[in-house]
Amino acid sequence: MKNLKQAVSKIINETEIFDIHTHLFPAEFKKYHLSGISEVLNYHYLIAELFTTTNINIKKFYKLTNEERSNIIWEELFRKRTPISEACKGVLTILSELSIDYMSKSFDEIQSEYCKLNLSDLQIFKISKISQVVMTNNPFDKSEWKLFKNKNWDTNKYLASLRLDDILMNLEKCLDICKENIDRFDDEGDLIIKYLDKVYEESRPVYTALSLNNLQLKSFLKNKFIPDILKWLERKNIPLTLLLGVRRKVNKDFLLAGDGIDKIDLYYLSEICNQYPNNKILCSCLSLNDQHELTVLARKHQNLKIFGFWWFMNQPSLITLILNLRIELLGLNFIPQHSDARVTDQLIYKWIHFKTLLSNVLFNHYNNIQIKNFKISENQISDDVSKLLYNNSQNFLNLS
Ligand code: RAT
Ligand code: ZN
Repeated sequence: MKNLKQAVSKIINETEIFDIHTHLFPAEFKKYHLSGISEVLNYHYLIAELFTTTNINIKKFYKLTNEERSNIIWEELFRKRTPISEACKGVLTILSELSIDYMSKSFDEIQSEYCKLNLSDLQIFKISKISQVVMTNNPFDKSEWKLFKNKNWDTNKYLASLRLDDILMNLEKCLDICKENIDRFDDEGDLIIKYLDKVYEESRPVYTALSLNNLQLKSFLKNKFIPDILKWLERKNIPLTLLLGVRRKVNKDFLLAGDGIDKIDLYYLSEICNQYPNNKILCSCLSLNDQHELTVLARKHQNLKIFGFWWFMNQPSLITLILNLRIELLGLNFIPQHSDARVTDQLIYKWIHFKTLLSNVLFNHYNNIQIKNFKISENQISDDVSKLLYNNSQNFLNLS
């Protein structure tokens, strides 16, 4: 092939994406749907950067309106300082992709130009070549769950996933909610499963997810509800998604911006895969320390699939390193990325940044096999990229 580099990049940019983990909600669900430049600047990644870069009073900051906060973030991180972090660069990518000239402008000026574009969520999906996103849906949050009471939104574009962290963190609250919904049950385990059946029918989730710290991972198999939940997942034929290695509230004053990394032991993940061979497990780890072992485990368990570069792992230097490692150990048998977007507009930068890295990494691998006389065709590259950005997820979630 004449220009392999260009061909790889073109194919990556033209391939449809299935975004397997986001915190997005459809535009019709107004109370929870986030969009626009003010929300982009209010991202908790940028808030943490603001708090640790300046001496701003945290309590006072959180009392401000979103617009006032965005103003401060823009002034402090983008005008007084060079916006060089990954989270800051993300904002610059969005603005430059949308042809908004931001140099020497105030937040208000940028905001008014941005609003004129009047971008809808589906337009952003189109710009970013996203065909479907998976939401994060908490069946124990009554207000958020109202999403499924009135499905006036595109259920083919926004797929549901059940987030069950509350069962581990706030069991009493969960049991109360289950009891409000279920009249007849034998015991607490039966109650939870009957409630899961109910919310499954309402939302048709493509997986169930939990984020765990080390203690929760260690005690996971001993939790009295887990065997029934795993059996339920097996019956429904949907994976359990494990987001491993978060330590919540490292600094509780920072609120959502205050979570950090825990040291975890992936032996327990391997045990889950061994003890429940009929359950499919999707996994992403938060710390760089765990990536090598996680990748090796994905070679040892047929029921384990790695996905994405989660949160603190989503940094270009780490992505390049670990993406290479994953390809070296797994070929193309993993799901390379998810956006974790909370604001629809973030899809633009999260995917542009990732696709640039993927393109360089794949080019090097194709180049390497070409030197060994392997003839790679554009069709084959296209198939490979489709696997990575779309089909591997679809297949693992049983959607195709
Ligand atoms: O990446 C994030 O935005 C985090 O705040 C978390 O929401 C994390 O992605 C999670 O799903 O727990
Ligand atoms: Zn997330």
